[in-house]
Amino acid sequence: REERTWWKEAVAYQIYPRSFNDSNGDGVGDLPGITEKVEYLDSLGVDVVWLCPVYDSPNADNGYDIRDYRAIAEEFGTMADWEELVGELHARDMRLIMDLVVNHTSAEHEWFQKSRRREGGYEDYYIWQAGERDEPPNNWESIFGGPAWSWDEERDAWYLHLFDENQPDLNWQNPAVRADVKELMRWWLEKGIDGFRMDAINFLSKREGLPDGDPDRPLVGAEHYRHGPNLQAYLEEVSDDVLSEYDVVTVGEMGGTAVDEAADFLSGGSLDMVFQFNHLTVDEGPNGAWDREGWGEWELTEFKRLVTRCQHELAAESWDAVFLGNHDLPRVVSRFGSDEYRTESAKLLATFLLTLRGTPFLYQGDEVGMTNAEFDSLDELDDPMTTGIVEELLATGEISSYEEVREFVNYRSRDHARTPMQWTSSPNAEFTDGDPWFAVNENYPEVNVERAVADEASVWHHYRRLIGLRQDEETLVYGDYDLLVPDDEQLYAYTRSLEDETVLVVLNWSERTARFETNLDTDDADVLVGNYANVPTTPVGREFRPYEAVVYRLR
Ligand code: TEU
Ligand code: CA
Repeated sequence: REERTWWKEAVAYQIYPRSFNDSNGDGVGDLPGITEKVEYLDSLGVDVVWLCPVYDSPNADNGYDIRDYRAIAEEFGTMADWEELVGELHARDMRLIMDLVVNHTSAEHEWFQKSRRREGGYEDYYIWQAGERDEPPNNWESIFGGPAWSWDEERDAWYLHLFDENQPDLNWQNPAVRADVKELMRWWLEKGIDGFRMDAINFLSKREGLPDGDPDRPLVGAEHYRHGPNLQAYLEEVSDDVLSEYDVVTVGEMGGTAVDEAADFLSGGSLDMVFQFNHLTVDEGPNGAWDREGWGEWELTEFKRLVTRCQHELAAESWDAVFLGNHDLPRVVSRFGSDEYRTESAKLLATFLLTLRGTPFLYQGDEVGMTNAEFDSLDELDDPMTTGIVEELLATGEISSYEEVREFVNYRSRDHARTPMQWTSSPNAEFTDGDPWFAVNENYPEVNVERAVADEASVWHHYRRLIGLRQDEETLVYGDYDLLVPDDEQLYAYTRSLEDETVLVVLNWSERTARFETNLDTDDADVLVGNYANVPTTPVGREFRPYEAVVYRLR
């Protein structure tokens, strides 16, 4: 029997603090605002909260540019506020995972300030290259658009930044950097946190000599720093020297990582789970998430193949995180559901997320079926990735106006996930009493927590039931996953089985009815959860209605 742990049995909820709940009317979500909602989270049934960065930051990338790892950003509150939040969570048997952003720091971090002045001991904290100011050291591109190198006037040298120019990459080859990172991890662990979500963790190790990348690949240079030569060694060091002393969980974010690569980290034990995005490539163009050609269309059969591979090669072998959205992605209902069947499809997505093998991570607002917003001009956007990429296209003349990419941006932008949480139908959805830092989606009078909680048939109650079901049914946590009807273009069906119990999940992922045919013996089934009224107890041979999603127990 496999090892049972709290984090395999948990349901996690991701909070983007800036957009969650503002307690003091300055328009920015904050820690006391989250504490006010702990009871809400408990009533939904979640066990773990993953908090996106709340550290001191000049906010070039909404907190993913950290200036001081041991301080709370002023607009989010104080360390005492943070302690109160952890206390409230722990008092309700919930746990807290903090975001660990150590591929890079803010350019305002004191390490970078010292490094650019070549102060003793800090010279090699970042990836510096001498040279001519009109010729970057290599052709690598930043993930946020433009070259991955910027010239620093003070040091008269180039520095590497895989993300924004205000996010210089730390030099993990330097043992002093690793020692400092381990120390700050220990500092937070000693404060009683329950784990880390490790940001962009697959980018830590850059290939010796920093060679040019293949200019024909989508993200030029990535083959030299994604899963670089020392990555496994660095993660093992962190795990052996620090994490192994605590009962905590790690989730490594690994964008662009293949299934077999992810498997090495999981089976080797240097990470407990990964966020890898293979299944989310299904609606992308051939050149990745920001490919402006060929996006939007996707086939259910392909999606099933991608998910099933992760279920077998990651979740079944070791463990995995299961997710469909986060703060970098479009809203799940808009992306994988249907506007016409918003409620049904949001419930189908909930059913899917909570019945796979692996720890489910739901993103704030998904529990009420929040959708993408509309961004009609460049000024309405905030995310530095979206604006960086659009501005670069304008600068190079590839497009002549925002209008040419408007539709694509409205499909893809990271901003969709960052519109404020919709609490009630009062002004600004009661996210704030002031002016929200970012516009609230105009559908808030219809889509909000207050309405959803009051309505037994809402998406919210569906999430709550499924979370409860997962906590009661060991089979949904530890059971094997087996795909049924792989070639069916409308139905996604699978079983989860443990010892002599089998749970069957049937999802009609389409707007047309679909008949479910299989040779499973299902005559004697119980309906555990469904998103339509009057669900027949025998699934085989029956027509599933549009976006109908049912969980059965077979006997
Ligand atoms: O994201 C890392 C990352 O690779 C993403 O930018 C990814 O490529 C993109 O979102 C795909 O749509 C993490 C954080 O999640 C993100 O918010 C930060 O901006 C980034 O790291 C830098 O810290
Ligand atoms: Ca505030």
